[in-house]
Amino acid sequence: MFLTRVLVLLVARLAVVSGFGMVQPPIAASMAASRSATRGAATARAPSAVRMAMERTYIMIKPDGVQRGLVGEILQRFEKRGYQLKGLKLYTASEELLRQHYKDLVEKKFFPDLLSYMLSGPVCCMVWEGENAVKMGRQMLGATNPQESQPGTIRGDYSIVVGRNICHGSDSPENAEIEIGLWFDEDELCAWESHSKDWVYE
Ligand code: DAT
Ligand code: MG
Repeated sequence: MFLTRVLVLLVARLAVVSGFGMVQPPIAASMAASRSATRGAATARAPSAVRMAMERTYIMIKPDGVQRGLVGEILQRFEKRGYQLKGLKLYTASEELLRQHYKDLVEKKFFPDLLSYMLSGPVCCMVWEGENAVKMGRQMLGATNPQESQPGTIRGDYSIVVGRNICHGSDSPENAEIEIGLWFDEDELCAWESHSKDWVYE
């Protein structure tokens, strides 16, 4: 009886040492390797040199957009596209700030009307970050004159005349940084990592 128990234990020990039931068969091992390679490929990033730089843009919903209840709609378009919100506030602009923001237009005939329109109520200031955010932001806004804006753009869907064209978007990465500095204090911007980054970018 004792000898039988010793024999059984020895056989069991041998099975463990030889790997029986423990080591994956070659096919299972190669399947696991291929699963892990696939996972690796799904999350692998292209070298940073071939990726476009992350960029910030300043998007502002003008007083007509705020009055007409379009804040949520416009926010949602940028959110759904995959851009990341870095700053957001409702703000009543001063004439001085608007003169700086529109410094290239102060001599234009339409500037007094632009000024009183922009002073007529709060604006919604936003900073959005992502690949090519300045150019894509302008595309999403549509042409300056809403009658030249494509349907599907914000201006093309919600406005008719240039003096009530709902939104502003920076026209270059350099101007975006200047405008962000004009409209936001540094501590009003949030540094945060979006959990969907790996699902927006490859
Ligand atoms: P955008 O807002 O597309 O960058 P812009 O910088 O040339 O266009 O002009 C700023 C704003 O000034 C624009 O959104 C509306 C107003 N504006 C521009 N051109 C105008 C015009 N010809 N008549 C009346 N308002 C005008
Ligand atoms: Mg402009």
